[in-house]
Formats: sequence, structure tokens, C-alpha cells
Amino acid sequence: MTTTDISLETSLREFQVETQELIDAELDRLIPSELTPPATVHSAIRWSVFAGGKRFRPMLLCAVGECFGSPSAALLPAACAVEMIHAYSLIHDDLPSMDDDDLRRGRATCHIRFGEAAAILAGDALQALAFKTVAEDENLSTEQRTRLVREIAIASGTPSGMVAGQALDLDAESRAVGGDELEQIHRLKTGALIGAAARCGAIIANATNAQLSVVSDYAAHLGLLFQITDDLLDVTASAEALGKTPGKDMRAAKATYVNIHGLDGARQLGEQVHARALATLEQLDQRTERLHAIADYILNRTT
Ligand code: GRG
Repeated sequence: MTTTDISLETSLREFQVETQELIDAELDRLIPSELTPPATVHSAIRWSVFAGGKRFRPMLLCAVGECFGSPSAALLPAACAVEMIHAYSLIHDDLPSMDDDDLRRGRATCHIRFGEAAAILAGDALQALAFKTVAEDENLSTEQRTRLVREIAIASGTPSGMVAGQALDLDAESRAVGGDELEQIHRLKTGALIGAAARCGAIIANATNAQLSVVSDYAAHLGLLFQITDDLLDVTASAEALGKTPGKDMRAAKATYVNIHGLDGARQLGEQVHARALATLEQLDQRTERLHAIADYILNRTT
């Protein structure tokens, strides 16, 4: 079964399960085995990557690519590259010098299990492997590979990507943060990579610039919605459901949507952003049921 075999009539749940299987198999093919030296680094990478994440970003990339008619074989390596960047960011985010967490995806964080040096190297290697994966992808034209490398690099780094967002977030820990600054932090820290995932799917499918612009707007709303629901889950979900330590942001009095807007205010904001994501999709002539369902899923997610 390939993702192109998954008809638009199947439920999002079925699409998630089937895409997850394909992504996991491709990640397993792309990531060196635990026996390949340096074994500790590869074991640390596999420990974190195969710990059962939702694979939301690769799923989004595949859904957008399919929406514009791409075959699945062309989508999977880039989808894995985005997941590798995401996994690297979680490994580094959990380090003592950053969020200092000992639980992620329901198991010990990478540095708790393998030590800090191995965790740093695992994150570094995952980032490099992500770019190698796209650069070597023979399903794509040279121009497409270059465009994807650029998209993923911009979304991962500074001044417009995840590293910039993480730096702003760390800086904001020691002072009061308003709603606009909070949005800017999360547009970079969480939204940039989600946006890159969606845009990469569209680029692989040879979407026009006008279509790409709509996809960017949709993904920007989705990224914000993802962060709002993340903040809500931090106060409403259990450690078992989340697979990470809940309540940390609240206890640390970090700037979150719940801390700034209250529980009901954050829920209302989530509904508004969800509505904006759906309205954006109306600009497309393609069938967008799956992208619609993804926005619904993010609004209502429980993990
Ligand atoms: C260290 C450069 C660097 C960046 C870290 C991603 C990130 C930036 C920090 C993670 C902190 C955090 C909880 C952000 C909120 C949104 C988010 C990225 C949640 C985790 O993503 P999920 O829910 O996780 O998709 P799974 O495990 O399902 O893949």
C-alpha cells in the first residue's frame, strides 16, 4: 500500500495509521542501524525517533502533496527529513541546558538514557541526515531538491525558523511576555517547521505559486492552532496520555496561551484559528477534505 492508494474517502484515522506505517518503514531504511558505528549515537537516534511520535508533520506533508496530485514515492523521503528535524529538536529541547525534561514520548529522554554528549550528537546527526535525505532523493528534480533544502533550512534555523523561536522562548523565560510576542515565538518555534512540511508537500507536487501561498497561510493557522492545543494539553492532559511531563509550563509560569488568555480564552482562540484555517482552504479548487480533517484533528487532539 502506498499513500496514493489511500483514497480521499478513507477517514483521517485510517490515513494516519497507514501514513505512519509508511513513514516508520522509510525512517527505518534511512537511519543507520544500532550496530553501525558509532553505535551509541545510532542507538540514541533510534531510541528517540522510534518512540511512537504522532508523525504529524510528515502526515501533513503527505496530505498536502496528495491534495495536489503527487505520487507517494515522491513524498516519503522529504516527509522523513522533516520528522528527523523535528526529532532532533525534541532531543535538544529536553537537554538540561534547555527544558531539562526526563520524559518524552512515554519513555526516558535521550540524554537520560544515553547521556548528554550522545544526545547532542544524535540531534546533530539527525539534522545532517535530514538534509542528506533530501539532497539524495532521486524521485525529485535537482530544482525541487534545492527548493526543499532551502525550505527546511529556513524553517529550522535563524532568523526565521525554529532555532530563532527557541532562543526567543528561552529569553522570555525570565520576564513578562504579551500576546503578540508569544505568537511570534510560536510562529518560529512550532509554526515554521509545520509550515515547511506543508510547503514541501506542495513543492513536490509542483503546485503553483498561488497555491503555495494558500498552503502557507493554511499551515500558519495550523501551526498556531497546534501550539494553542499544546498549551491546553499541558494543563488538561495526564503524563500517560501526553508521554511527557504535563503542567511544566504552568508551574514555571512560562508564557503560554493558557497563562495569557486563561483556559476558556485559549479554547476560544483555538476555535477562531481553526475557523481561519478552514476559510483559507476555500481558496483552493482541489479536494481539501483531508486538510480540513487535519485542522479538526489538531483542534480536538488529546495527545
Ligand atoms: C532545540 C532548536 C531547538 C528547538 C526546539 C520543538 C521545540 C523547539 C521545542 C519543543 C517544545 C514544545 C513542547 C513545543 C510545542 C510544540 C511541539 C513541537 C510539540 C511536540 O511535537 P508533537 O506533539 O510531538 O508533534 P510528537 O512526539 O508527537 O512528535
